[in-house]
Amino acid sequence: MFEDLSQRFEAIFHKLRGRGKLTEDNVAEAVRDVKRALLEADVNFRVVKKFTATVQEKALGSEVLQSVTPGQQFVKIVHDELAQLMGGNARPLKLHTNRTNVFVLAGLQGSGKTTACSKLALHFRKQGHQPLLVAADVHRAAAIDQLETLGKSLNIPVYSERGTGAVEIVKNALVHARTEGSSLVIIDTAGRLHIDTDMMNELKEICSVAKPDEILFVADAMTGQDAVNVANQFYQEIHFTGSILTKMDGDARGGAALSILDVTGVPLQFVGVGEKPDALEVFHPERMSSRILGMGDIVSLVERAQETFDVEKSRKLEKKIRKNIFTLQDFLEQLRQIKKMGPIGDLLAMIPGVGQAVKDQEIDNSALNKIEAIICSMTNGERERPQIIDGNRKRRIASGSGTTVQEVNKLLKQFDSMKLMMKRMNKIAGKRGHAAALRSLSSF
Ligand SMILES: Nc1nc2c(ncn2[C@@H]2O[C@H](COP(=O)(O)OP(=O)(O)O)[C@@H](O)[C@H]2O)c(=O)[nH]1
Ligand SMILES: [Mg+2]
Repeated sequence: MFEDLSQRFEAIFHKLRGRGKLTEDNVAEAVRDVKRALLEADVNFRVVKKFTATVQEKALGSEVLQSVTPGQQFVKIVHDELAQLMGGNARPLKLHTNRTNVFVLAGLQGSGKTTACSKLALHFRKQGHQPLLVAADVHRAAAIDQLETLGKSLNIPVYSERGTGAVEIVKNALVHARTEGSSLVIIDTAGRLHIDTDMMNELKEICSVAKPDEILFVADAMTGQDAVNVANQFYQEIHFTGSILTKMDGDARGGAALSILDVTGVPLQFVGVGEKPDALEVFHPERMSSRILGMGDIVSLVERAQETFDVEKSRKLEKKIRKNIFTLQDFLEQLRQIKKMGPIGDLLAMIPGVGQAVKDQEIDNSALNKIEAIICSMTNGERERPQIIDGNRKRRIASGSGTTVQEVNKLLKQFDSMKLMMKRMNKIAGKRGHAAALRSLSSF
């Protein structure tokens, strides 16, 4: 699902990651790339236009956090907008517990309605409901057989009649549901290859009789842009309340998913990801957005950084860096800030691109722990003025921290070169350099 789009975004973010700062130029370039990626993924061009305009505006107006790179900030903006585009905080369907729920499924022929009916029945039965499937597609005899077969294989009751009109069947089915104590009635309806008036009229009649809690529009993701047009027409006729996008397991580029909501204003509730009855996923805009952007979860990373990064402390630190009086004690505090953000493996996995690389690898905090232990074994004087640490002191620190003299040496050397780098940055870049120095510190 959305693999192509994921790859495109990955490349865009990779480009930005190397930049020190978001500028009008590199934002404009990234936004252009985003636009291209979305269009190629089959997202409706009006939707793309609106989307990229918002992203651009937010990227240029945003306060870039000191603790995260601007590239990540951009990713977060794209992520939030993408989630918004796909339904924002739309909640998954909830059923009433005190009465029978009624769903009507509608859509073109072959879109996956009948399959989706059985998937939904299975999905809600797992949550303790007693579903009843209703075969109201009377225009093809095989349609009734299909639903009956599916019902039988899942052990879910199917209401059907042969030789009766669809509306009549629905009326009878509702009575049947009441006597059987079904808690969820799922009505399968007839589709056509193209929208026609007869189909719409029958559908409208079914809806007026069934008074459904949800009218779910079923769209085939493989039809791309067309799915959006069809959705729009259906919406004007029957005002469906949610949609199901099927065949997302195929090589559909998925743009339809990103557009249906925007065009109709109706949330996407479920995604079909296979022919089997359990191949149904509840659609979460937020999570889908993370998945598309190929980021474990950059949003929580930024949020966690926001939570734990002490602004006051970082301001003091910046002053020290500027005056070049940054000590091992400051370094230790910085290290602890980073550690507070969570296990280092988690952090890495949240960074786009890194996620895949470290997925199955064990990454622990031992490197950070070692550095912390070494600094903790130093006296305050040593932390302030590491140049006094001679051979004797090194041996003491090593044994105190359970490390070796080599490891103490390595840390001192790294610290030296870090200070040297900060000094250079101070000289070269003036104010801009401090932010860069802070960042390089975080990646030490
Ligand atoms: N790969 C895949 N195939 C699906 C999915 N949903 C439905 N199908 C297939 O699409 C075809 C049409 O489905 P059907 O439910 O009969 O569509 P209907 O005419 O709208 O009732 C069938 O061959 C289904 O097995 C899906 O999510 N993934
Ligand atoms: Mg069907």
